Amino acid sequence: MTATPIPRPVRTHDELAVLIRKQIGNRLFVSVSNREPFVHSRSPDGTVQVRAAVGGLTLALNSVMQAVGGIWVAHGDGNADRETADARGRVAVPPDAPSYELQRVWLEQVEHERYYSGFANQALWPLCHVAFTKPVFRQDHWEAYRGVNTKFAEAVAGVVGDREAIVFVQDYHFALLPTLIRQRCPRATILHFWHIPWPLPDILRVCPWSPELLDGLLDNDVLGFHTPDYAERFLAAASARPGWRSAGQDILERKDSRICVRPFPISIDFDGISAKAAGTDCDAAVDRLRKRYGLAGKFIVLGLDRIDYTKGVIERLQAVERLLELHPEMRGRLVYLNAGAPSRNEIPAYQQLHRSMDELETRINATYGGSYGNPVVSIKEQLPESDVLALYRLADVCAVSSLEDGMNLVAKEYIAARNDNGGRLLLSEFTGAAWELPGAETFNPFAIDAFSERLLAMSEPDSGQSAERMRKLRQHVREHTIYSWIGSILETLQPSGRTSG
Ligand code: GDG
Repeated sequence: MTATPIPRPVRTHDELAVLIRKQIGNRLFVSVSNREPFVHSRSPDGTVQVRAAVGGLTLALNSVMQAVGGIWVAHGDGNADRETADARGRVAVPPDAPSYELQRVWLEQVEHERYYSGFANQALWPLCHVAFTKPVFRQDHWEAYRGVNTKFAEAVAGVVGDREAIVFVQDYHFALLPTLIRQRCPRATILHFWHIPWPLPDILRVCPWSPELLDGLLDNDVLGFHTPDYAERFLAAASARPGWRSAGQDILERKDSRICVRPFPISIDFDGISAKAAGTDCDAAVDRLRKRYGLAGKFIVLGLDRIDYTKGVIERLQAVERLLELHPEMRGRLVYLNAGAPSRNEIPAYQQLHRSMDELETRINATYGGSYGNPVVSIKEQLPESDVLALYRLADVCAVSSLEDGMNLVAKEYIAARNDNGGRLLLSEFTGAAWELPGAETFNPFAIDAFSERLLAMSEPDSGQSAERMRKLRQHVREHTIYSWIGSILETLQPSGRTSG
């Protein structure tokens, strides 16, 4: 145990490092996720390149791994991953200063399609989000999901064996993994975070394998969700499984097993994002984007997400169309920046979404465009981080219109990027962020007319209320970071490796 006092809550990278030393000690720390933190690929010129995955979660987990020197188990999907790993599939990372190992798991293409695009993203994803997209339940997808979970369990067992270890599992790709690890690694403490909502009971029932999903997840020591609602829904469904009973607000017990199910709202690296948004790269991107899209003097509404039917991308376009229809004075004044990173393009529901977006966008621009330019500007590509931050700085309104969303990090990134206390966040009430962020301006994205009226109202300056609101939002996100998130999950561990539920 260290004598250094741990600040509560942990807020920064350095404070997390202190907590990690106390909570993990000498035990082996194993991270499990579908995506790997470093991907090797061969370029057309024949050289091998390594690319670090982007995103706050990978960054924060990477810093935990660097501090404890553990092993990260993930799917190796780079086309030079095999040749850069050893015979066991391991490679030391980060490449420039190796401090931990990446254990790659090899999946056949058909296996990956059925487990990832199939069960994870066509069954579990729509099942867990109220977006009225029907889940697809196929026996071959389910079997591949079970098979891949078993492969990952074997990979974890290969690195852990019967050692005392802490295994931290990410997401809905691995609902069956806890049981499979438990059977192979008797001294592992398993922590699992579910990054998407947990469905209401009547919806969960439509999944033919919901008992198996519940039983798999019940073998965790700690299971985290973004909000109390999701945790409570899980506890209600799980406490009905044979042998389990409630033993406190967030604890379930059965014979020798005990699980703690709690909300741990995820967040971002506030200081890092805020500093980058104030940097010269971002200044240059602001100027470039303003010129390229003719944004000077316009009222700019931003929608930025992975292109996904849960994010309310169609509803956002419909609200913009309604606004331009009912308020001619907004034509030529409003620019809606529709920035979306394509994802899951192999799935029919996503292909249909792209077609619907294109159709709507073409209609809006044909009807309401003019010599002053088009009202909808679409940027459908994975942008560099400096451009994402520049768009946040340029946007008068950031509209987060998710039909349901576990947390939504775009909302928090927008807040962190607004060092000027400017801009307004219009936040769907069906996001974890709406539950967490104090005083945020929330709305119902299903109500298109009211949505467009909210946008209209936000086009008028106010007398300082929005800057004051933004200041408070910034205060909250500054205090509750991605490091606090990991810290609070690790704080459930007792020094022995048992959890402190
Ligand atoms: C899941 C849950 C939960 C978007 N476009 C670009 C780009 N992005 C980045 C954003 C943000 C991230 O993608 C999206 O994060 P979200 O949280 O909004 O959404 P999901 O991907 O659905 O994540 C969600 C999250 O897990 C964490 O637990 O909050 O509820 O659904 O960071 O900035 N990044 C770049 N270019 C783009 O064009 N570089």
